[in-house]
Amino acid sequence: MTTTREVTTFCRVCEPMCGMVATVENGEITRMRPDRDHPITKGFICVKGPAGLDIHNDPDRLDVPLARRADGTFAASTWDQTTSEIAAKLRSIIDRYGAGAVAAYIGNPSAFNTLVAPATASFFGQLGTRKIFSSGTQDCANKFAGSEAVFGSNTMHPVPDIDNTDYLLILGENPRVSHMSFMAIANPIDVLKDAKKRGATIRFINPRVIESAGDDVGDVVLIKPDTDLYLLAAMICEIDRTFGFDDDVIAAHGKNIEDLRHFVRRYPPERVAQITGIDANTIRDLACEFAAAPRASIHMSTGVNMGRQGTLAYWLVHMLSFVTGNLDRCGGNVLSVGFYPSAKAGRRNFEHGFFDSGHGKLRAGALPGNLMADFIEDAQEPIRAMFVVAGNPLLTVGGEERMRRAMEQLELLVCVDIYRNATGELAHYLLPATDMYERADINITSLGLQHRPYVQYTEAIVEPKAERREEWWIFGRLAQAMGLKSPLDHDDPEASVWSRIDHMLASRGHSLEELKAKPHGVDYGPHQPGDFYEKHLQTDDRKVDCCPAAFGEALQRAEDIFVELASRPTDQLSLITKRDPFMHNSWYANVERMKLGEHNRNYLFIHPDDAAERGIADGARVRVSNEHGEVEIETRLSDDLMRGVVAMTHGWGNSRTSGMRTAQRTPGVNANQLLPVGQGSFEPLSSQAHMTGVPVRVDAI
Ligand SMILES: Nc1nc2c(c(=O)[nH]1)N[C@H]1C(S)=C(S)[C@@H](COP(=O)(O)OP(=O)(O)OC[C@H]3O[C@@H](n4cnc5c(=O)[nH]c(N)nc54)[C@H](O)[C@@H]3O)O[C@H]1N2
Ligand SMILES: Nc1nc2c(c(=O)[nH]1)N[C@H]1C(S)=C(S)[C@@H](COP(=O)(O)OP(=O)(O)OC[C@H]3O[C@@H](n4cnc5c(=O)[nH]c(N)nc54)[C@H](O)[C@@H]3O)O[C@H]1N2
Ligand code: SF4
Ligand SMILES: [Mo]
Repeated sequence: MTTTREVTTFCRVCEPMCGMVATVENGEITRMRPDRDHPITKGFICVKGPAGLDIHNDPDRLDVPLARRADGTFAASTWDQTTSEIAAKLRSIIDRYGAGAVAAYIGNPSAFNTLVAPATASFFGQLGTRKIFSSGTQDCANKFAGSEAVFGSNTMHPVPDIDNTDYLLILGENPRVSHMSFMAIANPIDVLKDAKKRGATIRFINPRVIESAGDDVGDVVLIKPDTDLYLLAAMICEIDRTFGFDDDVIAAHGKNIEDLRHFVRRYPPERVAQITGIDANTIRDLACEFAAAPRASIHMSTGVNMGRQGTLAYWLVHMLSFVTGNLDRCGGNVLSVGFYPSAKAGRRNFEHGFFDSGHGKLRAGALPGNLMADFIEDAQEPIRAMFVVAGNPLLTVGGEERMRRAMEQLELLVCVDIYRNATGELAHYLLPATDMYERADINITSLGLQHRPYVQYTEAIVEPKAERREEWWIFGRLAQAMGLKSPLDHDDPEASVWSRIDHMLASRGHSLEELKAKPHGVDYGPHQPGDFYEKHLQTDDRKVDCCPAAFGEALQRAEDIFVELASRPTDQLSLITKRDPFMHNSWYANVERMKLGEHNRNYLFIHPDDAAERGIADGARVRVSNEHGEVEIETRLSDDLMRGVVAMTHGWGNSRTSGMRTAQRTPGVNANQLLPVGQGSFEPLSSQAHMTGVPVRVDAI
């Protein structure tokens, strides 16, 4: 007899965390469908949602711990055996070299996996390891730094109040494909369309006419990559000159406003027109539209984060909102308050958040992924043991060959993943993690970033297959083997690992037990702006810092970069990223039905006129090169690109990934071989890697 049940759950691949319903027959998931009764995500999902089931059932999944043999092949092992071997090697490394020889890289999916952060913090904290890298320095480290500098908290990111705004400016984001970041919203395009229908104006600032744009949403103002800072400065400069700032708001809640004025006055519209590629009148119009709208809002995402000055750009995003009186106002940018006071949790004094690393002054917290190879091969204190958790730095950080060489030096590389990915090919041990259907979660990732705040819990839909284990269990087991404190020593390990979350939930009167009984969670209703300055702002003096003193050197660097950009040859090509719906960074590479037809590889997208000038036809193979590396790849002519801009999808390059057979058969090319790494390749204020607007040449082969 078949037993069938349905489990209400949510996807944990990206920030919207779309509601889904699983059908479970005889203990196996047979179907994943959108949850049409979900009060907030309302039945929206993207193609990756249900394809999670392909990943759950993929025969290439890591199902048992694997250990690398002398001949380079991997042999199946047991948890007892592997954890005791890893512990012995780790102990020996720490005995010989100290805890400074141990490091970790924590990848993006760990953010969607509630218990990973506490588990790794406890394990590496007890080991005394302070070298923690994270994928955050590939996508958003500048946002943490920017908000910390301006608002005194790295977890304060006021979101655009799309439902009530009259004007929305979106920089460096492609909602239709990527479903937004630092803004959890299922089906953003429909929400944008509704705003448009209501009469709101939406403008995208982007080097590409993106899939999100259109008459029913909004149009694109094309911008040269890596120049948004100057556009934002020119807009603020122009607003100051014409409409004026909101002096009452500034007097009540701001400081250092004259320093902001001093900076933006260096970049009037006429001066930045050439380097941004936007003529001065258009810049003035943008400024005027923003200032004149009764309620204006703004959002910036990875296209700007990945430039060289993401922290400064984010500062000016906050400033545009603040000086026009749109911060904390209905229809402006508002703090999204969820189940826990996240603003307070991220409180830190920006100026004090730096330390001397031996590789220069760095921001405390996640170390720059772009220095990982340098840290591994450090002359004084090399890294000997590295843990990679839910990440694939070999493909997702710049400079694959440099990273490969460094990783090959390691005495111990342990990867905790659901696949033997490209990085995993170099590992000494591969530890099989559960996937999202095999573990409980709450939607903590989007805390403080939600279009509509709510909290939801999901149980594990099914028991883990084979020997897959949750990360907290894996690190708990390793901790035991090392003689450290472990949640597995508790009478009720589950309860002990969830207790911190229960405690957080209690701050708004909830408990896990309550959420377990409410499969759609708790909806907090629309945003309630109005108490941002009094209740949430975290600076010591409760003022918005309009020009943080610690920016000093960065403001000078802004001028140096301006001069460098202005001196580039007019026919210089620069590389940006083009995400597509069928990849998720480097994962989903092994999902066969997403690699069909022309989706079996990535391409170099190039404007037809740029191609013609170089004698390149559609579909031709070309060499893309610069001082950092070179790749050979097939072209696609694409007139949605701005002249002078070429684009690739990242996350490809699996020709050596034998553990993922579909991925290896459809390997594509690793775009990140063309990105800078090492010193000078990241923003000093934030450690955010420089990944967009990188100069390249393209030659016919
Ligand atoms: N050129 C260029 N490079 C980029 C970007 C870009 O736009 N352009 N984007 C960047 C961005 S936005 C990011 S976030 C980074 C991502 O960088 P990474 O986090 O290093 O890479 P991912 O591809 O997300 O790797 C995720 C790995 O986690 C595994 N995984 C999935 N679910 C789980 C789980 O539940 N547990 C465990 N243990 N493992 C799991 C997957 O199998 C995969 O191997 O890459 C960045 N790299
Ligand atoms: N299908 C799919 N969805 C994803 C992901 C994925 O890999 N695939 N990744 C997920 C992750 S981890 C993240 S962080 C989010 C990211 O979500 P988004 O930030 O929306 O990422 P993208 O879609 O890459 O959009 C970035 C946009 O910036 C533009 N751009 C590039 N350089 C510049 C520049 O210098 N200035 C400006 N103004 N624009 C620029 C690009 O053309 C692109 O349209 O997406 C998530 N969702
Ligand atoms: S948009 Fe993101 S969260 Fe929603 S179904 Fe797609 S991958 Fe999952
Ligand atoms: Mo990301």
